[in-house]
Amino acid sequence: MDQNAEFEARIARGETIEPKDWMPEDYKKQLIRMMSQHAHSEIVGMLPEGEWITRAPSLRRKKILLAKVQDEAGHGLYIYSGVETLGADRDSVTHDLLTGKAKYSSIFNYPTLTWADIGVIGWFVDGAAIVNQTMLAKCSYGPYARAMVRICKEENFHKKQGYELVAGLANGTKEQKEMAQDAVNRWWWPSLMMFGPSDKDSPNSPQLMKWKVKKESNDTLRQRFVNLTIPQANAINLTIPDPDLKFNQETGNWDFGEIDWTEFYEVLKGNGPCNKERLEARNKAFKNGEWVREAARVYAEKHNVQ
Ligand code: BYC
Repeated sequence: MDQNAEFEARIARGETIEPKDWMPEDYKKQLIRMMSQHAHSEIVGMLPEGEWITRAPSLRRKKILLAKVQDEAGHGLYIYSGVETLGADRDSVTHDLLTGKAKYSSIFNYPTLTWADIGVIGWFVDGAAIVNQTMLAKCSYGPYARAMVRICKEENFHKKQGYELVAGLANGTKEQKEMAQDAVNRWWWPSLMMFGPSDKDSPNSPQLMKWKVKKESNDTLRQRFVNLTIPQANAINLTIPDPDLKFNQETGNWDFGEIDWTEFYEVLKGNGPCNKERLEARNKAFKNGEWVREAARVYAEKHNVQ
């Protein structure tokens, strides 16, 4: 059996592919693309929430937010290490983010305007990430799958703190409830876009699903997220901003309205509300970290460590 047929047979048997195993170049390429985009998302994802650390309304909330943003950094570093197991060079992966060549999740190009946004990000954005990543925890590439198991555990805390925060506001004063509803209105549709284009317009899905990197499609996961989230919104008397939302007795799903795909593709092209700001912030951080990289390089040279 040639290497390719053996690889396909292993995938069909549900085996996990490990870094030293033979794999087709395209499998490697797809994983580097997807995992590096994921790692970039974790790192850029620190920015919208990080802006609120100094403005958190209590010490408890500040500690929770600080820990969450720090967790996202850990996720990014963890996944970057996974990318390196595929032979990708970390410097060039970073370079692709800083120059705008590599993508990161569209969701992080929206601004965090009020404190309620912090709660809604935990609830919706981490909630969507959990739905997506629970599937990826069973993906065919071992290091990515194992990273997802650990990351999902932390994302669960993130989601719970977000929902708790929003529930508190929703049960608070009139102004607090309005602030929570406004955040839900602004983050709902961008959160649905996190799952990517609809299946018919998703060029990477067929190959990724064949290789069991993705085990479920963009639309399937999006629907699961909608089904999970509507009862949560109802429980705290917040309204999801979609007049077409309707429970379908036949399918057991919540039917929902059409996503504004023009907006999605504009954000991907770099024209979202905060794309420019996010890239500038990452470039500034990279420049400010120059002395740390230099110190590490000199230390490694002196002590002969790699
Ligand atoms: N945003 O063929 P498709 C987090 C791109 S962070 C931007 O369906 P695929 C968190 C896609 O890359 C969670 N780009 O692609 C962190 C492709 O472009 P290229 C981030 C998107 O790969 C901090 C093109 O559109 N999670 O949880 O089959 C604080 C066509 O799409 C998006 C991950 O990254 C998007 N939303 O499926 C809080 C999970 N959607 O590369 C929370 C890992 C699509 O061909 N990634 N594109 O030029 C995935 O599961 C998949 O890559 C996607 C897309 C479902 C995102």
